[in-house]
Amino acid sequence: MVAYARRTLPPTTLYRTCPLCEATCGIAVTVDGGEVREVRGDPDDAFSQGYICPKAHGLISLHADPDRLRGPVVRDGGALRDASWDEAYARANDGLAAIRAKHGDDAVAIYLGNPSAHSLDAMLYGPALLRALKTKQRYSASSADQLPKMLTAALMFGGGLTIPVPDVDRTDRLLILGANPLVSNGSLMTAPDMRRRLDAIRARGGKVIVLDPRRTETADRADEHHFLAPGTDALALLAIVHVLFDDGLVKLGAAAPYVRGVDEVRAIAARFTPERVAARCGIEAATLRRLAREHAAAASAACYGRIGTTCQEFGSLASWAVDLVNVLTGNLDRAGGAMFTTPAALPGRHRPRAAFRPGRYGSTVKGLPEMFGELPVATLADEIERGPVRAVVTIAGNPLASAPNAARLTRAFESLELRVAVDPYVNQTTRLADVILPPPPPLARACYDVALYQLAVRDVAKYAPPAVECAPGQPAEWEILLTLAKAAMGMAALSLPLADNAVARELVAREHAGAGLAASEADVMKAISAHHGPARLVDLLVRIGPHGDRFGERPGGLSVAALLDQPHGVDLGPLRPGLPDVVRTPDGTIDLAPALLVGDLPRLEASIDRRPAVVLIGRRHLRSNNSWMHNVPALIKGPPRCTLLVHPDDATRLGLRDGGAARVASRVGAVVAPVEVSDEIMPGVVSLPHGFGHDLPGVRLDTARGHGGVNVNLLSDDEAIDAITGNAAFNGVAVTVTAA
Ligand SMILES: Nc1nc2c(c(=O)[nH]1)N[C@H]1C(S)=C(S)[C@@H](COP(=O)(O)OP(=O)(O)OC[C@H]3O[C@@H](n4cnc5c(=O)[nH]c(N)nc54)[C@H](O)[C@@H]3O)O[C@H]1N2
Ligand SMILES: Nc1nc2c(c(=O)[nH]1)N[C@H]1C(S)=C(S)[C@@H](COP(=O)(O)OP(=O)(O)OC[C@H]3O[C@@H](n4cnc5c(=O)[nH]c(N)nc54)[C@H](O)[C@@H]3O)O[C@H]1N2
Ligand code: SF4
Ligand SMILES: [Mo]
Repeated sequence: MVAYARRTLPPTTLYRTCPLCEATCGIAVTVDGGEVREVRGDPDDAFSQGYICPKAHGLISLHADPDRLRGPVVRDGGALRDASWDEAYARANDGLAAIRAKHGDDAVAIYLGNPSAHSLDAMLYGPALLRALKTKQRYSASSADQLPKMLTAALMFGGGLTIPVPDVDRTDRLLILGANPLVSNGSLMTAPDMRRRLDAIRARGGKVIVLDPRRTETADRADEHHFLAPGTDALALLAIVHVLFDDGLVKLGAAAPYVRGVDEVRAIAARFTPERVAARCGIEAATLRRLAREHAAAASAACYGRIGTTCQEFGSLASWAVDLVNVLTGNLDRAGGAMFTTPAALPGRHRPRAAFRPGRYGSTVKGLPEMFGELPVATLADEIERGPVRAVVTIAGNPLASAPNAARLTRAFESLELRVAVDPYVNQTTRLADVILPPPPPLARACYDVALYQLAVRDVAKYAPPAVECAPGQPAEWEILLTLAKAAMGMAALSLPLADNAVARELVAREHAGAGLAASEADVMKAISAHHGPARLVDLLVRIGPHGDRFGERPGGLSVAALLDQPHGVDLGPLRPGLPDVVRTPDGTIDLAPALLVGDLPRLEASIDRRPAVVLIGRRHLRSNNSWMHNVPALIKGPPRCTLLVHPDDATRLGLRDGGAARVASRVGAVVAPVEVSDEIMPGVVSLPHGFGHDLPGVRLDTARGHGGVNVNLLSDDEAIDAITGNAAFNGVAVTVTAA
């Protein structure tokens, strides 16, 4: 194996980016003799200025974790045993080839999990594997997360990641729905140290308002918090839009020349009076009216929604309504409003304008529409049980913990002919694998946050090579993905460097087209080939971008070489107006009333009279990270975290007591969890965090297994989806709760 990683001499402090969440905090990593000694916040980081959260220290434990796989394992009879890389690759590649030969390309499904969005290797080399497998059965954590927001961004602004970001550092008013950035550290809003940024809004005389069924850590530091019933964001926001029209407060500001559909929205909003939706939302009509007026009156204001607005049955309508408020109060594309980013690296930047066409094909069982080349993970079990799927490849994903109706999906996985995982742990999903190919730990890979910088509240760029070398024999993750990809193309014998050249040439061809460079494709390929692997691809993307050197046209512009001279990253300034160029719809206009969304309004209207008894929502904890950081002792210690939050009135009514146990049952399953009685949760709502339930046969997460907890996705229903996108509706699950 070629040692591509960079050798370091002891003891050295290196500057890297924490890969654990979307905040992209700068870390100073002290490495001594190849060992990671210390991780601190980097006070000189251009973006985070020293801020980190407790999870960053977990990087040391992840690195040293004895449960982390140091080499591949394969299934032998009932058990997993160690194997050489050659044997493991052969098992994976031969197995996949046999299944594709016998049943066709769509017999292999692939699922990309959340960490793949934080890994430069997976971001840049995952697509090669996807293309090589030629399967329509592509899934990712997107459809358990932000797919509705991607859809509305594509329909309105012409790109799935053309998502307006709240300009938190300049806004006078931030209206937050279904997000808890003090704990999650922000999502679809890359912004290290959200506590400081939110406090700063208030310090400069602005306001922070939170609508959430739970009085969250963020709500506790806000000016106002209102309980909002799960699944009613679209209703509340359309009522706010109603008031904007009713009171003559609508203004379009910078977006005015490009916006169409205002009259349609006016007609739609006419039906959603605050008085009509108030009881369902759990907010007084007068409060909704006041929130609308104050939002319109603010010098600048941003409306921001996250998991609570996307992972629910009206995810697309709620995501749309968030941007309606931004556009109709004149806050789109203005400082302090909701703005677009100008990222230094943006794959596909120069692609031609094109209409967004979801549903180019459908899932085979339920006919759910493809979006962005993927099918919703909520239907993966259907496609295994009754559709074409015979094998699943998971990359950086734990769907048997994170996808809805986990028990059914587990049974479906058990029935597969082959399960291949690229993953460092034996967890709920990979314990069933036939082959696990472990990547090196995060500090052994290069970092540049290609995806997250597209959503950052300032334009920033930072590239860093791996902090430590891969262990002998351990391939980099991009090499693992490329090895699988070339085998899937029938070119297993091709050397990795040649396969890597092919990946680079393909990306050069795609990015060069339309970029208007003086340099030819061949010149570009030659220039970037001072590097190889991910660094070469980052060099291309950065140099060809708006801050780049454009291969000599713009002296002093960015390149990987220039970024290596700036180990703390480069601040490229506050968000800047992007209209009209940023909008990539065919005619350059922003359609405020896309037919696909309007068509879902009758379903929303029908929900107004619903009065659910008890519904379940999720929550996150600062020291957790979805399902995979519970094995770090320092992060999991303390009182049990996987508790059922219940309002005191409900506890009395249901006969539950604090510290007792409750049985929670839904259409698809039941779990027993410890009860935590608190008035921080809205009456009629209970909450359980996700990512727990590690104690299963075969799981190799010693620490995590010892901390119990149940898998909340034994309760979430795979039939409960956002009707337009098929995104999982983890929030608002109808449950019955009894004392256990
Ligand atoms: N510490 C930590 N940080 C993380 C993660 C983690 O697991 N732990 N996960 C990362 C990931 S993958 C993501 S996507 C982000 C998510 O980032 P956030 O969305 O900020 O995270 P959550 O804490 O899940 O916040 C969702 C909020 O929605 C509320 N809610 C539930 N249902 C509804 C509803 O119907 N309407 C409204 N208005 N609110 C509702 C919940 O009470 C909760 O407060 O966090 C990332 N960061
Ligand atoms: N009930 C409920 N369910 C939810 C949510 C919720 O709020 N409530 N949130 C949803 C959201 S927002 C998300 S994003 C999903 C997350 O869903 P997933 O992405 O499926 O799950 P994670 O828990 O993030 O698991 C990540 C996996 O990647 C592995 N891993 C970690 N680092 C690397 C790496 O560098 N390379 C590779 N190859 N593997 C790595 C870990 O060992 C683990 O197996 O969960 C969703 N599920
Ligand atoms: S906030 Fe996120 S990126 Fe920053 S240190 Fe914590 S886990 Fe890492
Ligand atoms: Mo997520």
